[in-house]
Amino acid sequence: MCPIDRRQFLQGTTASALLMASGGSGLLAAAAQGMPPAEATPDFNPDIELELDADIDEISILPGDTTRVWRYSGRVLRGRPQVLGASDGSGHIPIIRVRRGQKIRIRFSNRLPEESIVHWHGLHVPQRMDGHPMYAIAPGKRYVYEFVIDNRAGTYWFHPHPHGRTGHQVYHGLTGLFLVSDEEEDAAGLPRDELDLPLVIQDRSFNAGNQLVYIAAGMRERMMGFMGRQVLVNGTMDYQRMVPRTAHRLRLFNGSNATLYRLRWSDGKPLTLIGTDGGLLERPLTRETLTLAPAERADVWVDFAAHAPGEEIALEAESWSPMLVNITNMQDGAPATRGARAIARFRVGSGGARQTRLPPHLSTYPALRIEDAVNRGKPRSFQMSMMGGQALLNGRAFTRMDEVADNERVRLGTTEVWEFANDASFGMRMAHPMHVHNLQFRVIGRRGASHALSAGFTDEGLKDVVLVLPGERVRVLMKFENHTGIYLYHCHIVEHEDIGMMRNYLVQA
Ligand SMILES: [Cu+2]
Repeated sequence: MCPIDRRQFLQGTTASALLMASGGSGLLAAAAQGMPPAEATPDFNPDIELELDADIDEISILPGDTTRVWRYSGRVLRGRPQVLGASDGSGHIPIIRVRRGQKIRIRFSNRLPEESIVHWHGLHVPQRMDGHPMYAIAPGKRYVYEFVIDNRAGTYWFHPHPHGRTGHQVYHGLTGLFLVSDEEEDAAGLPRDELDLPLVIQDRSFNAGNQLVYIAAGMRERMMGFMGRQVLVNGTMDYQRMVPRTAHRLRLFNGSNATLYRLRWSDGKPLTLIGTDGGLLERPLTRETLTLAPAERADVWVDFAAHAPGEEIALEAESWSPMLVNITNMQDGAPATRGARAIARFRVGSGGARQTRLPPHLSTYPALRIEDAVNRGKPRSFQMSMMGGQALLNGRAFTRMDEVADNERVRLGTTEVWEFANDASFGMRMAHPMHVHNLQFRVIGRRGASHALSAGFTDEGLKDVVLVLPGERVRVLMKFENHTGIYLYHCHIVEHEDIGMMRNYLVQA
């Protein structure tokens, strides 16, 4: 597929401006007229203001030589310094911590040698703030984001979204967490501060000089999705942490490009799931294993008070390819036991156990009722396919920045059922984690396939990514609220997204 050049981009945005002239956003018109939003709006009075740069850096990941990475870093211009932190481990994954209802301004600077733009994954924001590739900015340019944080408490994240280059940029290190808290979460009484641990799971391959190795050029590799030879947690090869003998909240996030993980505790105890992509569940659930597809998050409660001082307990992972092959034994690292490998080890401290209680009630979901769906009996259907070097949705690739098919227009304020169909009777049979921008949906049904990974699915709660196995059809329920404009839906195997398995949908007034 041809990359989209600047001329096509400008043609596209002009067409968008015409398309949306009747009641739509005038922002595209601004883009078409060559006015990137590089300046802050004077009457937007933010609670939090940050500078965020995408830049090239050298960090220490493996023993010996440093590794050249692309990374986000930033500074707090307004707000508490704690708004911007970093993961433990290598410390190169930034974490933005905000409250629901706050107004935030982020001055993004592109210091990379190529175009980029930031997408706030899972956040409900106006079109111009969503990081659509039509807004990608050139090296040296700036893009100012301003929005109100309108999401419930949860583990969201951010990453680049320039068309055709997302895989490359994410892989080289451009990922950050965006954690939202709110009063409902406060009331749940969950572990916080140093007992609230984000764990970013990513796989990477390194050459003999400790440099990252990614896809050379081959289309076949993009079709397969890139899987690294080593699994990192928070940017480190051998993640270990001393933990006090009390309850912890682990925010597990699959930040890999293509690999699916099946997670379990080394001592065989079940995982206690308390949240998914869009925040806390209503009540805790237990699972023997958890399946996390790329971009999915799972909040897990664990009580280390149940362990003796000095005991070690590990989070173990099996790595699965999108073709549903277990690749754990093809990856490097300590020997796998029972098919899984320890990716994060917790050494329980020597102090006395601190009593804590797993809250029986965690949150209340926003109302989203199947009875309200305008297409309840006839879902909007999206067929995934992989053939001829392209990854397609309903036979279409992402070829123009503003293209919207008839089946991709929805009405503001309506509730709909969408069905992601992975029938794959021809072409390559692969699992696809489908992501919808601008909203959180509910998973309301699956049929057609079952696999060892199915038992660990995290379909509960509010979701923005759902894994669809080959042969499977998954139905989701969603409401288009507050914002009109063009948003994306796509496979979150980022190589698939880059080769076309991404489309626009248009929310019309
Ligand atoms: Cu895919």
